[in-house]
Amino acid sequence: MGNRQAVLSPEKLELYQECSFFTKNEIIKLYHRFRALDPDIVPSFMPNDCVESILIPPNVIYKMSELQANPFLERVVKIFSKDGSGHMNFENFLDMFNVLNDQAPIDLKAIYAYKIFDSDNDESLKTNDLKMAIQKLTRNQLTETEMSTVVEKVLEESEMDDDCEISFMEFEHVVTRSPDFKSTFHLRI
Ligand SMILES: [Ca+2]
Ligand SMILES: [Ca+2]
Repeated sequence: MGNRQAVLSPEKLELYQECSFFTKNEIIKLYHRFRALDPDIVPSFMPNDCVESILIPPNVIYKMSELQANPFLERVVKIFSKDGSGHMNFENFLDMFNVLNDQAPIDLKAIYAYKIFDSDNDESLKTNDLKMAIQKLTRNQLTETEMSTVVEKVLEESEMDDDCEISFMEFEHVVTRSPDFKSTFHLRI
């Protein structure tokens, strides 16, 4: 590693490498990206006992160029933040990039995509969640009637047991067969 200054302890770096799809260099790069969000809050070297408590507020994360175009920006940040508030520590940040990374398997992406679409957090996708998702995807361009047609269509295509809600299994079945899913649910580092 030459004389480059460490940003994380060797144990943490090792651990993050084991628990993610990233190399140590990529993790260091992500740490620099995290620190750049607010160098006054994030130290140049992260002591082990501060990793969980040093938080970046959601409004700062929303401004990241990698995330800005994402219609589900707020949901994404909330889902990956530890307490659901949108405040992120470095581990949350790393997790977010890890799941959205190209190397992450599609079934892992599907788990998080389901949570992101489940806007009322009841672990089921019903009409209200689908409406919210479609509104975001279409940037509120649809009329009420068009919206209902799209919701019906989505249910029709995903539903297997006709209970008017999309279970995780039904969701996974659809998205893992969709050629667009993996490419739209990603974030480059
Ligand atoms: Ca729901
Ligand atoms: Ca169902």
